[in-house]
Amino acid sequence: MGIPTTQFPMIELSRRQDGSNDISAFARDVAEGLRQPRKTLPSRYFYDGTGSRLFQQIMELPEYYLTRSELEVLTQHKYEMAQLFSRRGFFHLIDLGAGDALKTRILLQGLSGQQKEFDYVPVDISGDAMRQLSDNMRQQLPQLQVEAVVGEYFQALEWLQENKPGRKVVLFLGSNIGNFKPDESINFLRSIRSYLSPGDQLLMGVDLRKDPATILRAYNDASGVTAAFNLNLLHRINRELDANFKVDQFSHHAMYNPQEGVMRSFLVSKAEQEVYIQKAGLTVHFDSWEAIHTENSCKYTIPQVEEMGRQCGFRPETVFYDNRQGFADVLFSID
Ligand code: AVI
Repeated sequence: MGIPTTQFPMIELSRRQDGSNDISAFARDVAEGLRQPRKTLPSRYFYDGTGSRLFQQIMELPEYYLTRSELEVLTQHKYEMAQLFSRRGFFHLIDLGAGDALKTRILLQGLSGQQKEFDYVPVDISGDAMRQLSDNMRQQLPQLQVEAVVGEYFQALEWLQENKPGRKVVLFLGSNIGNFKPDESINFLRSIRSYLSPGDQLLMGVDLRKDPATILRAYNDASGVTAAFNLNLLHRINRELDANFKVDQFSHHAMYNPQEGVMRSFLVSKAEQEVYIQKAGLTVHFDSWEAIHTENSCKYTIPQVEEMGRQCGFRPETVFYDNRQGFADVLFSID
């Protein structure tokens, strides 16, 4: 007989496994992007099963400093963060895009070690990831109250507003904000703000401006994992939208603009070619060396991040840096 285990509750607001098992939305977004004079594809579609595994590998690459830097920030400042979160008593710790919660675990240890009163609400679009995380948490931090939510961020925040009254501390780590366009990040932060109340807080991870060579290496690693991650988008379109991209006829190209602070990734067509995407009802022509823009990863200055927060109704409270001041978790409050 197995050992009886208590299951953590899990709320399933969406049954989609990743950014878009909603094929019609995927087909529409792909068609819209590839019809532009300057072709684009949205980076949120990187994360199918293979893409998520490749991203895990990216986070371990020697060149990809972001994850290690944020782990350092959290390890060094977890007790101070725990104090600031719990100043006003009990709170819900809401982890947007929790995934395997590798980073949040450090924070959870800091909070649990100081006997702070809170519960943990990881939010992710992947039901599998949330089940796995709940199981791991049960084993590693059995005292912790966990209620995982499977769904989109705003769906989850709305559910929380209706079902879990009380103070909220929202985590948006990993410099995920950097993958939005400037107007999208403002809209995103304003939407988050609309679900929060005075006394609530937001801890947001941001990658900071630094030597352009360091940034470029992080998105153009020697072992080619980032290239595979980028090219996987074409494999995904082939598989899910019945397309015939010859993936080996495209190459990964990354470039950093130090004036804008934007890292841009492209897929470049190595030859003139035509691609048919059946489920999008589209034939796309590529000239030789024509490119598809697939991702932006913004790098910030602290004044920029603080101003972005202020514009969206947040008051910058504390900036936590890594040792090299190349990455920061910025704590915002709502007055
Ligand atoms: C998820 N996001 C913050 C990563 C980044 O650094 O922009 C995605 C990534 N793209 C290429 N490498 C990593």
